[in-house]
Amino acid sequence: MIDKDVDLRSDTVTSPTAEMREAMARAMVGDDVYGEDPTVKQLEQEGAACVGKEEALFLPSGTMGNLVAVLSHTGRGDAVLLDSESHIFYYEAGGASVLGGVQFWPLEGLHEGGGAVEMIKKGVRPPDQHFAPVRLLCLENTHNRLGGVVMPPGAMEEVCSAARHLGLVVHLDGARIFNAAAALQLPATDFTRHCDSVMFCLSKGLGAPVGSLLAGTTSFIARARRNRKLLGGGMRQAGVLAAAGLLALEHRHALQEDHRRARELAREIAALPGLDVDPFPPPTNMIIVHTAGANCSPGEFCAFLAEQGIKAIPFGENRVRMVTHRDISDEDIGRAINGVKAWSLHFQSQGSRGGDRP
Ligand code: TLP
Repeated sequence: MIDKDVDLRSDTVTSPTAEMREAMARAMVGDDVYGEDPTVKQLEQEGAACVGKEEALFLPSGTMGNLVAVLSHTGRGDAVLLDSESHIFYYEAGGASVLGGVQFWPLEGLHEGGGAVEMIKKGVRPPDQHFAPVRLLCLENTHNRLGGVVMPPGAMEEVCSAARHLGLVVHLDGARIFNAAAALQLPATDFTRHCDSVMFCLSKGLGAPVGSLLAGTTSFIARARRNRKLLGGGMRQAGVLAAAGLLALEHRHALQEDHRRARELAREIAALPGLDVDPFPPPTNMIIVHTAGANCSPGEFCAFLAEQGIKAIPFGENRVRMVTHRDISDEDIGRAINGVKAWSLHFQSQGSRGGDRP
């Protein structure tokens, strides 16, 4: 029998568990646009409670959740401050600019090094006819492109209170907020209480096939519900999806296992010549492998691993990302370690050829 690939490209690749599939089949449903789906309502209530907000809204994706949040906090012509490496700015197709007419104002290094408050103060320029008024600050925790790093609650509080002082509202892209909570062994509410809204994903490490929740005050969620409809995201008998989401929420307490596996794999990779892992140890479930020292492109590295049945993803210049998740077992980590070691042996035997490359 051929083993299934060990898929470390993302924590989005999980398949629904047998328990989820059963719950989906049994789910009580109704038309959620009429507010009549009891399973969606239950998920929204439980989800809001998990992040300490009044209400929550079920959406098909994290991208739509962030977009709805930005549309619901801003008007056309407003500016939004956010990290230049944030998912909303980097990966979401400029949705809020295209559909909401907002100007993104990216701040370089917002999530690094503690200079965030100063950056935000500079970003909010004085009222002037030349400037788009800044209304919103978006944060991301854990931070994807930085390698799953956690912004601790103290830093969030400092940044959020500075933003509030300047008249901004704060949205948190908390796609992986429960990874942050698991890493520091704190309740998620410690991270979310200073933010006006938070989006989190059920379909990443938590393992649901589809879905995200956007949470905030009752009046914010009323605006968000309308914007979700505007975008075509009002779903009908969505209880079949929410049923899996409810089970996914329970899994938030088990994420430390993914983090332990990420550390284990990272330790082995970092010990190999030519490869670096940064941040090290990985703070949550993401491992960023730097291949520059090996004179091997991320694409070549991933192609070699793919031949060993290990899937990883090129992640920018000289970087490869590997992500642990619900469908990755200890045995899979062992296979990934063997795959990387095989690459190392191969690389060493090809060392002189590698050195010849431009
Ligand atoms: N991230 C995906 C890719 O889009 C890069 C991944 O594989 O990591 N916020 C953050 C921080 C995310 O990492 C993602 C997905 C989203 C939002 C969007 O969620 P979806 O994929 O549900 O639209």
